[in-house]
Amino acid sequence: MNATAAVLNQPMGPFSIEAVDVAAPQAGEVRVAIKAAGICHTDLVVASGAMGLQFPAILGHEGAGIVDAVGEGVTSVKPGDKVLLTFNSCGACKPCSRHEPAYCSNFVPLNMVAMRGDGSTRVTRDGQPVSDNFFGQSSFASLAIANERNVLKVDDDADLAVLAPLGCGIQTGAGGVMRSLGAKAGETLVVLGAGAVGLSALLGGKIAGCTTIIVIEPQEGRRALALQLGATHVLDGQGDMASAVRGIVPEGADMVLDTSGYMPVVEQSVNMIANRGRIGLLGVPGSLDAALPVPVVQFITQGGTVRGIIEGDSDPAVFLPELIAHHKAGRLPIEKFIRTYRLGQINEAIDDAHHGKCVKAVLLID
Ligand code: CXF
Ligand code: ZN
Repeated sequence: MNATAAVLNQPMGPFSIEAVDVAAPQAGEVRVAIKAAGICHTDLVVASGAMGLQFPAILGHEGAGIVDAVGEGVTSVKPGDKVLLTFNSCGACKPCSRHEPAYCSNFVPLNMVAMRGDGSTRVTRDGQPVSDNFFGQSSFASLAIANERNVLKVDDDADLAVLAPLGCGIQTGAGGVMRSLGAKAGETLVVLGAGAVGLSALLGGKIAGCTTIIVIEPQEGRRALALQLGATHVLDGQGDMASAVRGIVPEGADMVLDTSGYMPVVEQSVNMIANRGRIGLLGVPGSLDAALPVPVVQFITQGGTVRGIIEGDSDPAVFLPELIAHHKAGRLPIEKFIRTYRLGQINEAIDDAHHGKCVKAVLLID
């Protein structure tokens, strides 16, 4: 079926709006008429070609839309249903059977390479294959092929332009605090970075009842936004941040969540935590060699924990409905940091994100 997609023809783009053909869904697959798709930093990392993306390709992994057709065996959604798309998982490995699909043994092939195991694509342009299946969706397009496991039916009145980014960025930040770090009422939290993931982490901390939430962020506008969303303190990331944190919470913080991947500040996190403090790492540093030096004796004495986090430990079938309920109740006002663009403005949206002119860009598609 004919569709319009933002096709990436070479590393770094630009994305070009082109006519493509999207095949019928096969067994277990769901074809979705995409109405909105958030842009996540990972789209841009993969667009650089650094992960071996085969061009031409369609990216996008925060899609939301209306089911257009379902393949054989699909029972949980039907044509006409509104759905959110999220990351893919195999459903058969040990982590999946423990309801930890973010740590699926097949996470990388199923999400990061825009290629199915058998090398097939469901999208063509002038009869030639276009790489799709990025995060089991490739949703920078008016039609995308997802899988029953990575679509979630939502209410008919759901605002897809607001909810689309729940599928990656928002669940990563909120889940990083609520699930991965297990935030409890009365605890203290430091969030490094106030992009969409960091602000979602701050909102997750508020939902969990954290009493002190310190956000460290160099951009003034984002610090102001963090305060508006409920941060109790903001710091600009200059100088000795561990001392600044201890100036606010003298015993150190119960939790530090890094969403920035900016190592000069991440390295200070071991000096920010209190005894039994937990550090969560989910911001991907620019270099594969980035390392966190841990002063072992100090860390033993503190009983500290450091852990890596993907997708906020989300089990999307459970956590996305929870987040939607928080949004409905006004506890997750993510619309305050979403800016919408038309699909044809994708390059402008990316440029705006790079220049700090928007926090979370969401593309509207018709
Ligand atoms: C990614 C971040 C890098 C590791 C895989 C998951 N998250 C989504 O964008
Ligand atoms: Zn993402």
